Amino acid sequence: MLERVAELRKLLNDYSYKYYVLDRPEISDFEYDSLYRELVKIEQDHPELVTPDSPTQRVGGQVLEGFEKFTHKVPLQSLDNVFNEAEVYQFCNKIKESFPGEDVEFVVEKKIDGLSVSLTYEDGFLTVGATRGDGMVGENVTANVKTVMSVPLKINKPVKRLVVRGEIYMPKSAFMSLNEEQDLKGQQTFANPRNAAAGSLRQLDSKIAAKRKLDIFVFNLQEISEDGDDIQSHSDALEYLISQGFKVSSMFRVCKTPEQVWAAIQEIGEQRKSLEYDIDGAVIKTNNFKQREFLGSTSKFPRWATAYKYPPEKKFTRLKDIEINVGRTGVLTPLAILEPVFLAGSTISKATLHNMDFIKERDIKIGDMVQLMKAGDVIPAVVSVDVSAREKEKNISREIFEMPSMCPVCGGKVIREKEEVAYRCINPECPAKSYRGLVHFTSKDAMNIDGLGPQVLKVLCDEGLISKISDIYRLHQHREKLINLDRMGEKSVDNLLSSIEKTKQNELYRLIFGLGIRQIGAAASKVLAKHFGSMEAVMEADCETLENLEDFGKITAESVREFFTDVKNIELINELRELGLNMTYSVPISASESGAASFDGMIFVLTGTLPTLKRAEAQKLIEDRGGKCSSSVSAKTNFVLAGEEAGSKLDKAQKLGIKIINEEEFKAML
Ligand code: 0OX
Repeated sequence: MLERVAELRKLLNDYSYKYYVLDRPEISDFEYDSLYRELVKIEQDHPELVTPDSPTQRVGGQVLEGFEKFTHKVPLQSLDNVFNEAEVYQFCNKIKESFPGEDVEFVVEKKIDGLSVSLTYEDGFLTVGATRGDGMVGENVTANVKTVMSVPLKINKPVKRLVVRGEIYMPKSAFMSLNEEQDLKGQQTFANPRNAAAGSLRQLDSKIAAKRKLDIFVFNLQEISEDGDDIQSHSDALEYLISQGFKVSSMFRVCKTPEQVWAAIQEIGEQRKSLEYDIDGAVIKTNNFKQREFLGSTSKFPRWATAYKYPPEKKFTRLKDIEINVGRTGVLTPLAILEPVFLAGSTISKATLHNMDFIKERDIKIGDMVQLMKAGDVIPAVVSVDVSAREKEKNISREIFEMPSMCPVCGGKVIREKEEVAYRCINPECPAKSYRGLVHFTSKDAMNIDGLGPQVLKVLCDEGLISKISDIYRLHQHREKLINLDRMGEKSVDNLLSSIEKTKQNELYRLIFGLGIRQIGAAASKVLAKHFGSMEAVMEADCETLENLEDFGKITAESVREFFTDVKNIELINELRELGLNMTYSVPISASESGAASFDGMIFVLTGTLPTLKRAEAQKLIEDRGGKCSSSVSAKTNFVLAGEEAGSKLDKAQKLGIKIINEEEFKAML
């Protein structure tokens, strides 16, 4: 029995490796499934025979409540960019000049457009899969990482500790079928494979992640406890990773000259479109580890590597119509309705035409062939028009577009102010304006209300449950009605109401930004909150004081004044105050300013339930003082803050002799 289990495990893992890593299937799905079922059956009858590298362990049983933070021992750095041939040569030559008389090699590889993760192997077994996060602290998403079939659960030649970095991505075909499926189920589709991969990796139920067909390319050796002496370069490391069973992108090139580097970049560029996954560039890395060490890093990026960004993909398609979008400030933006076209990872059927001047200057007409690009690689925009196509397509009519003189949403008057490019609906009651204003208010950078995205807002506006910002904080009065709405359900309504409630305590700048004052972005809102300390003081501020603030000018100052002299806005703020929203600035606790304890550089692990503090509160108290929270106990842990029902972490801390404290002791430390 024991032998058969080991044999099945080996067979199945070998077949998976051949199928998912080498892309050389050896048996049919049917044969694989029958072996898999045989293994499941034996393991069910003999749970003691289950090992962590059993293929049955890829999909976990329980649904998580949230992800724990994970501190990367070796940070996952990000890359600086270069954009053209000259900058590539400059980068290579600068590195060569740092080593006169020495050979310098570069490795050029694809830059996979996915999500960076670290994989930790202890004694050969995968123990943690974590997202990059900010490079220092990510999230422990082990259960989902295990569902990625090309991630080995056990490496071929076990070492005490091995940490590798890779990019998890969703192949284009998997992305297409996922979106089709989402569409059929009436669920939201993903904008591109990267978002789909991110959404999948953050599923709390690994059974869902398992269905998402994610894949990985491993490209970096982060840490190795032994055996590392023979690995002296990146190309050595990649060979080593291949030998350990990882999926490494086959197209890495070792180059000796900048010319070879540029040729490798172009070679990758030519393959880009036919690849089964998106790439967002090529990476150039100094090969030799000693040279890397000498070059070091700036405060942001390694000096020994950079990313080359390919020029954005552009495509022509037919402009079928032009619609008008009315924004938060009433600006009318022409929106191109297009013959759908696949561009840089997603199908585009709408794109911005910027403004009326843009259309006129380029002489764009409905019926024209227009060229598209993704601005900032996300928002599609029309960039040019193929006027010559008109000659060849005499049978297709062209139509000149005119800006309407009445708002297409409310019928209100549209004006174009002197010296302004924009046309504006001047009806203050225009529902399009209030809807956009609500979308802005609830958005991530403003009040960040979970579960109240544009779609839900649309439904709530259409149902008459919300028409202005303050209505959001009265939604709890309509709980029953909300529950009866299509696709809402009791649980999601309660979640929504509680996330709304939580945002009442948001920092003041979020509220200021959320109000949507013209010219006032998130940064300016922070300046206002910090300088004036309260909403009242901001409302009373005069133009002169405002103008003298950091990065403020006359126009910005006047815009703030104008906003706060409007009776409607004053009423809104009074309502929000009565509804209990935070209207004051709280100074972030930092050890230096407040005289509070400094936990600078200290690592805490929280475990069990604390008598009064919630986990997130304790974490904030630690992080505010410069400390870090980790999800696992190791020799580097300074304190384990333990509450009731603390489990294995407490045992491990005891074994390692790490100081264990309770909430009372923790508070005393504060
Ligand atoms: C990728 C990719 C990302 C290692 C040190 C600095 C950046 N997305 O494919 N990052 C890196 O390199 C890291 N390489 C890659 N291939």
